[in-house]
Amino acid sequence: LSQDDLKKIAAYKAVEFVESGMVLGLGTGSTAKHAVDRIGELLRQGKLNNIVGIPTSIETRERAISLGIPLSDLDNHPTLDLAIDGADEVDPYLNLIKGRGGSLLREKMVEGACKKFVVIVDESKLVKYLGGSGLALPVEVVPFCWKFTANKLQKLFESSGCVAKLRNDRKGQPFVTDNGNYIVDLYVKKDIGDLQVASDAILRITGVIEHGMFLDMATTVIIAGELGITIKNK
Ligand code: DER
Repeated sequence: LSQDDLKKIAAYKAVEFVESGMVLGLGTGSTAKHAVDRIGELLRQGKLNNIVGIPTSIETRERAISLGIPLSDLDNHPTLDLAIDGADEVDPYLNLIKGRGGSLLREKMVEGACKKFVVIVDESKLVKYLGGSGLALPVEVVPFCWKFTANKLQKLFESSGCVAKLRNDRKGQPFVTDNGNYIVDLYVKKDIGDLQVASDAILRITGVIEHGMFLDMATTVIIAGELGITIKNK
């Protein structure tokens, strides 16, 4: 099975939690895409109806529109029934790193408004501790004096060998989020310690909008692996 096959298996399993009449948070990324596609298919087949989708990115909004999924927003639906989204890393306590697709702010707003947040991953996303995959912890920052903010972030985790890098797009220009902000990626060499302490410290830096650690937010994680599906509940 390819990694994308596993993503699709996890996504389809998550959509089994969807009931007609639900208000759904629609995630962003290559795994969530399969869930959005599946919801569109079940709506078309009449197996699901009366669904309202709240997209977590412009990309997902456009995909949902093309699939005929009715959409709304948090202003009109401040509480959602269920969100389905991928993750970049999942630790043993179901804490997540998200945001390598750059949608972390809208994802965290939408997924923070849900009664249930179902995370869908292939087994490669499982880590012993956040930051453990050697991939980045994304932080959304205002473009104004981003270097000033990046240096403060780097200093915060210097004991973990942190390097802060501005995320660029394919053209080598600063990546700009759906909200018009920049992303600074934090690369750490070892465990950053207490995650809540780290989260609070990051958010205290003026110029930081939000970060990609989703702590104590997932209610269920569906993991698709070569040997089958594992479902972990909070
Ligand atoms: O960027 C994001 O937050 C995505 O949801 C990411 O966490 C998972 O993306 P993937 O499903 O393409 O690996």
